[in-house]
Amino acid sequence: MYEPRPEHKFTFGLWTVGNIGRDPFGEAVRARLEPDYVVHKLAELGAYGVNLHDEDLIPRGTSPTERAAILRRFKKALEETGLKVPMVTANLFSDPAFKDGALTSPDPWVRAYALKKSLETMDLGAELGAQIYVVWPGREGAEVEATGKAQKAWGWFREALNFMAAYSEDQGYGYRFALEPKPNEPRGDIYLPTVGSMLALIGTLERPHLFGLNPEFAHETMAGLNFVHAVAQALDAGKLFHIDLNDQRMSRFDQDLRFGAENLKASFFLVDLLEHSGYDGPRHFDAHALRTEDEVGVWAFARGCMRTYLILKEKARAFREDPEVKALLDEYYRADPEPLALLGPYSPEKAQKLKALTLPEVRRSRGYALEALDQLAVEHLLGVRG
Ligand code: GCO
Ligand code: MN
Ligand code: MN
Repeated sequence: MYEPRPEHKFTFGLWTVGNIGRDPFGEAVRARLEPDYVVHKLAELGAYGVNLHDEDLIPRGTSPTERAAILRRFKKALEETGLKVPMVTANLFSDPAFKDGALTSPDPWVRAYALKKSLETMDLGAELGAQIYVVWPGREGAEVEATGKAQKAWGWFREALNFMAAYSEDQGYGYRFALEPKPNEPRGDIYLPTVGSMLALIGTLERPHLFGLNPEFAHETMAGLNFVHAVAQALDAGKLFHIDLNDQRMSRFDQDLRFGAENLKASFFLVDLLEHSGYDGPRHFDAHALRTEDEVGVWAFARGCMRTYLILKEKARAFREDPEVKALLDEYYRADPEPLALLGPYSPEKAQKLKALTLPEVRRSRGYALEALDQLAVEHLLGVRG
């Protein structure tokens, strides 16, 4: 019943299941997995697609002949399995050149190189059929304010995004650009730290319709923000282009935990929101197995992400169909026609009537029954209802 299938649109990055378990204190604990091997394993597990950074597939310094050979092998694996590559992204964080930013480096050589790398990644993605281009400005930030860069960075970032969108149009690639906010790590502070700040930036771009969000569970959670609300706002703006699912404890380093490993209730309401929102893009897991794991643990991790999603989806369906939940929600949203007639678009008559309004005292003393409603959610999650 909870078996992942391609129609569920689950995707993983080559860098996620391929994560070799390095951390700031310890070296790699797992061997690198070949991209074509990852494709076969993900297909076996029932995933829909695999996403990649340019360098996950084509390491820096690869010769054109080698590049062609790698691509041939990778495409063959995609053909054999039917796995898709819905999203690509440029690695703008590993190269030492990017230590003070890539698209917002103070050095125009570095900015130009970061842009060149982005255009080449768009070319690569187009060859693989990708339609979504993620921009994660992980190095676009600072530890030092003395440079005054915080005032200039927006302009450079905007310039680069405008250039990339124009290039995509010029080439007929048809990309939709998904911007991924994160508050910190690897920089002390990253510019554009939240879904809200990315949404505000999009309105200042030349082709705002081509830009949306790639929000990540861990990123809003690190900052102590509510990820469900962030996704709801992106949906409201018509800007949920992609999503990075994982888990995270608040105020910690970037943990990239298996989906549902930590915040089950928030994950439940996230799946509830996504599944009822009409979002039909990939459900991408940007997470990795714990450093304690060998390769067996990696595939257990990947399968776990997808199964938890499907279990929560089923629980969300049962919760929404529970007659007690429905009755509580009917009452919660009950709307008397009298005040409703005073709301909505402005008119001078409505303004007059509003000023004459007296709030019935019962509106102050009413209860909203949220304790009962929340307990029903908990009981569904604990498996004693539905
Ligand atoms: C992180 C980010 C990255 C990006 C990826 C795609 O915290 O490291 O989430 O994993 O999602 O680079 O742009
Ligand atoms: Mn992340
Ligand atoms: Mn991410």
